[in-house]
Amino acid sequence: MITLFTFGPAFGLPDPSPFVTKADVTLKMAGLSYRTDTGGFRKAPKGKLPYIEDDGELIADSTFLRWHIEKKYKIDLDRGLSAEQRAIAWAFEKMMEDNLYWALVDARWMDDENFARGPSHFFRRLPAPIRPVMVPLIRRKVRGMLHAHGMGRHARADIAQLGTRSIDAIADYLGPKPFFFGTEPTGIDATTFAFVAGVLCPRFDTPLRNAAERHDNLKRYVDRITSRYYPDWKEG
Ligand SMILES: N[C@@H](CCC(=O)N[C@@H](CS)C(=O)NCC(=O)O)C(=O)O
Repeated sequence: MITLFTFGPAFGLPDPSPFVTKADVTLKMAGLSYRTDTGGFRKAPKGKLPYIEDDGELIADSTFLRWHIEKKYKIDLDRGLSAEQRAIAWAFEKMMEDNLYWALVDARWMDDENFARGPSHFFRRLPAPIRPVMVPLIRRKVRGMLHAHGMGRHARADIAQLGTRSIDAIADYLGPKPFFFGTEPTGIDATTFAFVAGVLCPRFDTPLRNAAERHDNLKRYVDRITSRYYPDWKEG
């Protein structure tokens, strides 16, 4: 049995991390049975979630875990796609993961109101006396990660502009299609769903959300994938 290590549902999303949501949908798409465990962060091989344990083997990172299951269980989540479509999928995926992600982190973690509505809740279980010390420390660490990536060096408005460009590109490529490449979901839909749902999350008031809300096809896309992979999902 595969175990997927997650943060657990939050903010009305399957997981606050788009990478964990991507991994979750990837496993659902693959039709594999698995369980989730929210207690694995401390033992994460790369210090991040998601990772899986499969027959005693640990595989960290949403891309490597996809490749692992495709190889081990002989599944091709891009079945039927041309080499050109696979290349497009890879480019969009990495645009979301390595660029849009950091605009999302900035919006959730660096804006005081969004931080209070969202990430601050992660620390509710910390003992009250150390919370005022730990929370700013962790937030400073995230600021450092944003700076190291480069996104954090831009002005707020410029970050919003970069994120909006990615959201518009996703919406324009999706167009009227039900899924990224047509009538059936493929691997890239796990990533696209995770990021678009994260961006549209009503808990946060962000320029990225405003950008995504201008595209009806993105809202319908999230609803379509939610009802397919999370049929019992209830907002909350
Ligand atoms: N490349 C990784 C990225 C995973 C990632 O960034 N996970 C974040 C949550 S969104 C995390 O666990 N961060 C914890 C930390 O950096 O301390 C993947 O695709 O799985």
